[in-house]
Parts: sequence; C-alpha cells; structure tokens
Amino acid sequence: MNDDQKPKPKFWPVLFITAFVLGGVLWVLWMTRLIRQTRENRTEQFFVPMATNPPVNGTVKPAPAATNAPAGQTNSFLGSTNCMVWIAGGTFWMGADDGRSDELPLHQVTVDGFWMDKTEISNEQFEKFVDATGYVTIAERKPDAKDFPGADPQLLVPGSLVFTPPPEAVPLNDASIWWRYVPGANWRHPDGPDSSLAGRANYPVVQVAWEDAAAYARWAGKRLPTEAEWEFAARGGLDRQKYDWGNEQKPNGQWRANIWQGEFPIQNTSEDGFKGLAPVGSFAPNDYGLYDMAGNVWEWCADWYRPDYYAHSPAKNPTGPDDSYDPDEPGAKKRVQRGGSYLCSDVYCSGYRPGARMKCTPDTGLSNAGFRCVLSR
Ligand SMILES: [Ca+2]
Repeated sequence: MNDDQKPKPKFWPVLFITAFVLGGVLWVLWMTRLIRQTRENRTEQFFVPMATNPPVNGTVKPAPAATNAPAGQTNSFLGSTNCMVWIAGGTFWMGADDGRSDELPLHQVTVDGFWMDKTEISNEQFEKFVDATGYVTIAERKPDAKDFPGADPQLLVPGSLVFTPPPEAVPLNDASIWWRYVPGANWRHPDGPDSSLAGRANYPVVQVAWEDAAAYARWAGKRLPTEAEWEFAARGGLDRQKYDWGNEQKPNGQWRANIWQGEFPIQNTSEDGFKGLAPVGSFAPNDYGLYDMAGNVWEWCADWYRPDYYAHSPAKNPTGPDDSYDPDEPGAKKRVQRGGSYLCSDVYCSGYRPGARMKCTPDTGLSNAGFRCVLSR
C-alpha cells in the first residue's frame, strides 16, 4: 500500500465538534451577560424616583434595610425608599423668634440623615395598609365609656372631628366653634357618612389619629419623624427663613402652599386654587424635594408636646420630652403636629411656617390632619 492509498485523517468531524462546543460556550457567556444587564436595568428603574429628586449634596444613598419590621409581616414594599427622598443630616436653627412663645428659644440642633416620604400619605397608600392588615382606625371604633366618664352612652359612637364653618364671623379664640364631632366620620368618610373618597385616591389621608399613623409606619417598616427631623426637612436648607421657600410669603405673586385666604373661618376665597384639601404634590416642592411641608394637612410627629421643651432640648437628634404638658389643656397628653393645613390663615394660626408647632391628643382624628413617614439607614 503506498501513501496515496492510506486513509486520510478525517478533520471535518473534529472541526464540527470543536465549533459546536465553542458556539455553546459563547452562547452561555452571552446569555449570562444578558441576564446581568437585565437585572442591572431593573435595579436602576427601581431607584428612578430617588434619582429624579436629587438628594441633598447630590448623594444618592442605597436603599436601607428595614430595621423595625414586625415579625411575620408580608409587605412587598416593606422598608422601600421608593417615593422617599434622602435628607442628609446637618445642623440648623430650630424654632422661630417671630411666632408663638413655644417656638422659643431659637436653638441649634443637629440631626442625622434620614429618608422622608416626598408627599403626605395618600388615601390610596393608606387603603393598601388597611386592605393588607384589616386595621381599624380609632375613629371607626366605638369610644370606650371608661375613657369618657360621665358621658351619655348614646353619644359614645364612632366618629371624628370635622371642620364645619360657621355661617357668620366668630371670635377666633374658641376652635370648638368650627369643629364638630360627626358620627360616622372617618378616613373613608372624612367629612361625615355622606362623604367618600371617590376621585380622591391621591388626596392626603385624614381622620387618622397618632396611633393610626404609627401603625401604618410600623407596617411600612418606617416610623414617624421626630419634630426636629420634620423641621429640618421642611426648611430645605434655608437658614432661619420665615417660610419653607424663603422670607417672602408670595414670591412672584404666587401662593406656595394650600392655606386659607379670606376671612377665617367663614370664607375661603381659594386664591391658591383650593378651597379644601388638595391632591398631594399640587404645589412646588421645597429645596429638598419635599411637597406640602407647608399647608394642606397637619402632619403627626413622634414627639410628645411641651411648650418649654426647646429650653433644655438636646443639641443632637432630640426625640422630644418624656412626658407631655399643654397649659391650654393641662389634663391632656398631646403629640406634636407640624406644617399647618388648608385651614391656616395669617389672622389665625400661621401654622404653615416651618417653625410653627401644634399639639393634639394622640387619639384624635381631624379632617385636616394626616402624616408622612421617615426611615433611618
Ligand atoms: Ca402638610
């Protein structure tokens, strides 16, 4: 047998198998890269709401883990910073020297950074909480007779306080004239049983007591802000200014918050565009990207209220006094509310100034009071 007759080595099958294996490896590598890119894109999309509202100092922090989640909780957005804005900590002058006596003394306070809801909690958000947990707000519960000694049992029915404008001018030293306890008023029926949330999904939830707001915050893996955190955030970095947006009440002739214009409490001329509540985020945000920190609804804070707290408040991360005292109502323990509401008039409370303080018993719901949450890292 000569060389021409020897069988030639068969290279084609080897080449084919090699090409097939190489192709497979390349396909696996390509798929791996594709999956990684898809995951990264999803992560970026999740953080879009934060990125579109530049945090203080331009720093975007990663989402923190929830630290106070109740055991066994099933909540898809537990501890999520979606719809929140990062407020970098800092030092500021807390209080005001052109307001009420409980805003004094003006004093320097330092707070650590925290996340804060960009808007007041809406009816839609609160409904998710109620649907998930079956929570019943205080206004929906029958008042306990032992909490109201001497009260007519027939009057102990579920309900809440509703702003009811009187027909004519009244003295402004008695708020009971324009507040009425309405049976059947609650967060689903904020002005009484005949009112509803139809078309109001993005309005701030109201008729929520402090306890209700705290329950929502726990469910969401968050908490209510301290009074110092709230004021620091409301000021938006503007040092010792009268309003959240500066010292001018109506820059360029434009109202910057949903408050009361006209003769309080009988006529709101709605010069700012709203006679009652406004959908959350209807006015421009402050310099920290927070909406409605002035006006619309009062917002619950975590702290107990005392008018003299600023005289001995700690300089770093104050959390309020250990107890509550209100000389206007010595027997009632009260929590702090901040930010004012659509009922704030310059001739009455001017409560929409960032330094202004309000107080309310923690079991009380009002048709002009809601809340927002914060989250520490
Ligand atoms: Ca508000």
